Amino acid sequence: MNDARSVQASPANKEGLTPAQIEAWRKQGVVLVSELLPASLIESLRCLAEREFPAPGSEAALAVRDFGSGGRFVFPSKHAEFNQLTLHKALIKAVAALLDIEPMALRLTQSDLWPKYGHTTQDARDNQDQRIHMDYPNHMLVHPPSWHSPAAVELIIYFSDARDCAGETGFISRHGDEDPAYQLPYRHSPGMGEHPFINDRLAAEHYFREQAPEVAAFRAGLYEREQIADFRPGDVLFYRHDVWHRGRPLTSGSMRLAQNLSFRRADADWISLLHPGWSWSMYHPEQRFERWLASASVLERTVLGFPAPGHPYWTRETLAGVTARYAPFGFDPAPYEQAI
Ligand SMILES: O=C(O)CCC(=O)C(=O)O
Ligand SMILES: [Fe+2]
Repeated sequence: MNDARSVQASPANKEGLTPAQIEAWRKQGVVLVSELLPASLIESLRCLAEREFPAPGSEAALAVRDFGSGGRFVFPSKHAEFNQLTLHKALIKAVAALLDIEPMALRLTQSDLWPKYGHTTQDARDNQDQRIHMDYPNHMLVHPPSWHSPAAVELIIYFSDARDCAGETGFISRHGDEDPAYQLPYRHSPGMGEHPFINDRLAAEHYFREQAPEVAAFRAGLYEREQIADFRPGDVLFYRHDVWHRGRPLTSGSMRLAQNLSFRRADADWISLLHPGWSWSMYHPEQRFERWLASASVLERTVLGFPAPGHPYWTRETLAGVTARYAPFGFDPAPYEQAI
């Protein structure tokens, strides 16, 4: 897109995020990164997702108006590629670097790959042309902590090309501690405090003009500052639950595929799991998730909340129990045994 507000990705390097990318996320709250994840994995997932979701322009696509895959493409998935990308080492390493913590101290709280369609009609619940918002109200039981002590990283992996479908995510970079857009508490948005949840931009801004003109004026200033993420397949937008952003309209008749993920610090248990999670997948007759868990790496397991080696949970007795449960699927107790 040839727009002054448009932001292109900068490439990661062999070690992962560059110091400049880490600094941009910490200061401004947003960074768009390319070349972090294997292109072949992105491409296979794009093909799988195209098969899973309604084709753009179809009758079924017309009914899709909101966020998410409706459980069709959430972690853990029947698609090994999806699980692999969700817990890809490069991704986990990058998130840990942003928060300046060890990868083992992260916990996954969301991984959902979903389609968005370019529609010609729109109503108040529609996510096509979203109001500017922050994501914390549905991820957090509380209000975000101080900017300089972030508890989580949110990210979007794009599988499509903005030149084909538009739908660039819009965001407002934070400019220092005095930035009027980022003074705590954050309450000038639908779904915060007494303001009802409205997804659509026109409907939301109409509500504020009628009910709270000072909030409408504040929000008009946010839209004026909006930058847009001109993504290519494989680009990753790292942002936060306390960053102003929104989904923007797609080209009519097109589809955008993107995956939203969130990782929190292990000690921030006031950040919730955003989808059915692991429990329901452990109610599955094929024991697919148990099989996956048995062969996962220690880091992958830990990021899901499985106790790390050395965790007080581990005793001879608990290790024997866990081994009894997972050994039939190939679980190796050695890393946990050594730390008892
Ligand atoms: O669609 C996008 O680019 C962003 C979506 C979003 O922010 C949301 O659904 O909360
Ligand atoms: Fe959002």
